[in-house]
Amino acid sequence: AFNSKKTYGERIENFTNIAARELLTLMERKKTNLSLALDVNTKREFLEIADKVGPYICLLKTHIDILVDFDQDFIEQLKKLQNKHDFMIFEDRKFADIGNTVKHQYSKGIYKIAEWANITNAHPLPGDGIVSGLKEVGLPLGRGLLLLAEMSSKGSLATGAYTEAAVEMARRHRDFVIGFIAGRKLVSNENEDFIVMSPGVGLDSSKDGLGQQYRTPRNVILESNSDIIIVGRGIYESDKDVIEEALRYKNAGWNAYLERLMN
Ligand code: S5P
Repeated sequence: AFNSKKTYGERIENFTNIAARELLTLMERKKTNLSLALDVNTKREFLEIADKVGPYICLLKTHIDILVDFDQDFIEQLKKLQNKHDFMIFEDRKFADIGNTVKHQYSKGIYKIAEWANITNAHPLPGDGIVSGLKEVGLPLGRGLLLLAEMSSKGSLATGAYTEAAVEMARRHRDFVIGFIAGRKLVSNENEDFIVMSPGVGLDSSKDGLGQQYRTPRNVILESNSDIIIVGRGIYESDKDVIEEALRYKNAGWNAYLERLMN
């Protein structure tokens, strides 16, 4: 069967990458394809929400550089929550420089992303060197990379031939590139598999004031055959309880997946 018709568990064998295998295993175990994009600015807010929503997500997506009070203690606390709630960590760093530079940005500086993020992402814009540079650091640590093949924002230039080239680049680095940030499944070949994660998911609004465009979990998972919904403000900025909102997205995402398997 095509990979969109296979369960997350059945797809584990399609990957050699440790992070990809661990993620699919975790999704099957926790029955969730929800990733929380926790874009808040203080340690306290971040850790409080992550502790509440942790049980319902497979992946916690960070923008580590937006924390105003980042310190090493934050990483310790984050790792504790990761163990407590059994989720993986995706630093949404969107690397976009030459191989040598991204190698330093990934492993050094104050954030030392490679030490704690299971998954990170990169723009394919600079060419294969960006993947090779990140791979030198990440692969020995069991990390995985996503390429930004499409973006959810209005007017995105990542379309058509650019998106195709991103897929080709991923194919040349199957050991390290585990999938894409995209709005839909990009490869429909049962012999190759990539994990697709889609941002721009919301149940209550269709856009923000800065170009973001939202689609529903059902649209993304069932109609576009994506694998993971990335939800930010829909969960943590709601007037309702964050746990209630997380559950609402978790159920919407998982039900759309079950429906896809049955269709
Ligand atoms: O194309 C993209 C790629 C990403 S990774 N569009 C996005 O919105 N993102 C990220 O997803 C973005 O940086 C943010 O962290 C999250 C969407 O957040 P929301 O609050 O709009 O759900």
